[in-house]
Amino acid sequence: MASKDWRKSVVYQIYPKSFNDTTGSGEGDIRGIIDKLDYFTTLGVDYLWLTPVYESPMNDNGYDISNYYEVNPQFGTKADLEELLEKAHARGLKIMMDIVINHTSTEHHWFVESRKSRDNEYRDYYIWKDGTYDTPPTNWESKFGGNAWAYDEDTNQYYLRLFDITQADLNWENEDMRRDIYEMINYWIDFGVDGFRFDVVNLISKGEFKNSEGPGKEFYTDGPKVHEYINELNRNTFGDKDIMTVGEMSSTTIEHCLKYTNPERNELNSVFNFHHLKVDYPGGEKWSLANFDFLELKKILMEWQVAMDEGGGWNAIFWCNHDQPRVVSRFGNDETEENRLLSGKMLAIALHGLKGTPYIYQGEEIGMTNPGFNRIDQYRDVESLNAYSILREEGMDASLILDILATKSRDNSRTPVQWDDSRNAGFTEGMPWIEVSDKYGEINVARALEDGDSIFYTYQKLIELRHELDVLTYGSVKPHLMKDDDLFVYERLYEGERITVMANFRNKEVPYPENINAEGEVLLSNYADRKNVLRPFEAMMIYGQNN
Ligand code: TEU
Repeated sequence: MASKDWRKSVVYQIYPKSFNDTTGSGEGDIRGIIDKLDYFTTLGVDYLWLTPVYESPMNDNGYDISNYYEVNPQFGTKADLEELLEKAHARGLKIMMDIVINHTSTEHHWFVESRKSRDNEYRDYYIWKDGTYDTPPTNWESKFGGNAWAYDEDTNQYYLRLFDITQADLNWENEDMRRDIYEMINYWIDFGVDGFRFDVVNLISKGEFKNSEGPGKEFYTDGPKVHEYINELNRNTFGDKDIMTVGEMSSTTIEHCLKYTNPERNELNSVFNFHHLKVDYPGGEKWSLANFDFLELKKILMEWQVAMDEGGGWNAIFWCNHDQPRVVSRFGNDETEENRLLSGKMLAIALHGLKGTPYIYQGEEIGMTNPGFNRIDQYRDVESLNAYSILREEGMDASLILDILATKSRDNSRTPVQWDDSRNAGFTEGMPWIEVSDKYGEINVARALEDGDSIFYTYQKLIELRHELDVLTYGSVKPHLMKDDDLFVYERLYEGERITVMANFRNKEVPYPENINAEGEVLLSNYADRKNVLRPFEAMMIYGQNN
């Protein structure tokens, strides 16, 4: 039997630390995922993407890998991972691993060696440059704040670290390093995994090391040899295998993403980009309070949809991940239970009609909200804690910073999955590593499963439709009403079939749009009936003919 077209797949993202704890440690683990496999079968997803579970000091929750070949004991053992794969496969579920190859932890043995002396055999696995004691090699900024170079006293040089000071950037110019990376990826292929998500993989090729007018992104984003390296990675590892790949692309362009995903170029299957999730960063500034710009959101989403479709590329489509606040609190409305349910379903319908591979982040399918933290000691994320101290130093009022973090912090999505209304939302018997949202009595999986009208069943239905309807997978994308302040409307067209998606993003009634072909069968909606207006957050997906 030919394997199903990967393009019809839906992926569920698991952040293991916050998923399900079976030991009472307060942190989730692999056995906790095994225990919930039936839940994924009920939801209907195809792939589970696990964020990094390798050995790591966990300064960036696993994106700082100290050993690519070992499982972090906090998550369990290799045997647990093997069992997860076996049991997932037995249910027809596939497993996608997260691979971080732009940097490693400074505790990785390559770096431990590398920093010993300038002539160490691993020296060149990382990017070391001269500076002076108080002047780093360039003025580039780390994505987590501060200068991007860390000074190392012992060898009197700086190493590049685009993220945390304990995440040293690998030197992709070094062939031995690349060979070791490919060997590691092949190890996981042999282990039996079915896919990879490559962390910030468009940053691996650094160009010139020069000062910048800005934070320095232009020197390493989609850098000069990035396509060459990714093609080489493909040919040496997953290229000829049934492995689904997605690259996380930081501040990228459509032009590059067409190249990354054009099947003829043998690079990757699909890409994440984040432009549509910066529509509440006024002037590009994340650490500020702002409503989202709806017209900009539509414009960016649709530009990418149309261009990637026409150019033969492939998007990953998503609202949420472990770095983003909860979408229902962000682009929806969580002020009342009714609005949360309506807007949660609306956002699901609006996204899952698009072309690409849909991703669901744990808890999104039950409409989990931002937890509303209001004290700095509730935060755990390195980026959030850095931002707090930098903004304080710059003189910003502490209460304003806390308000900003409450809408922007990555910890908004990292609070434990709310399984039921028992203590700690059923996540742990111990002390959770980060507070459980106090909304768990109302918002939890057990309740969502019991209520046939919950957000969960909207996601379940959308996944089913994705599997059934070719038009959702292959159909071209036709945007409508791009200047409309309230409605998000588009069609998908494929061989005589049509899907029309209409979504009202506002908490008010708006007139039913004119000149939109909405004939046909309503496949799914968040209201029980249809009216001649679109009610608050009303959304529907309609199936008809394309004529
Ligand atoms: O994130 C990549 C990235 O660019 C982040 O800086 C993102 O823009 C930021 O988190 C938004 O505030 C990936 C991982 O998803 C993230 O968790 C890691 O911290 C990062 O890479 C470093 O590995």
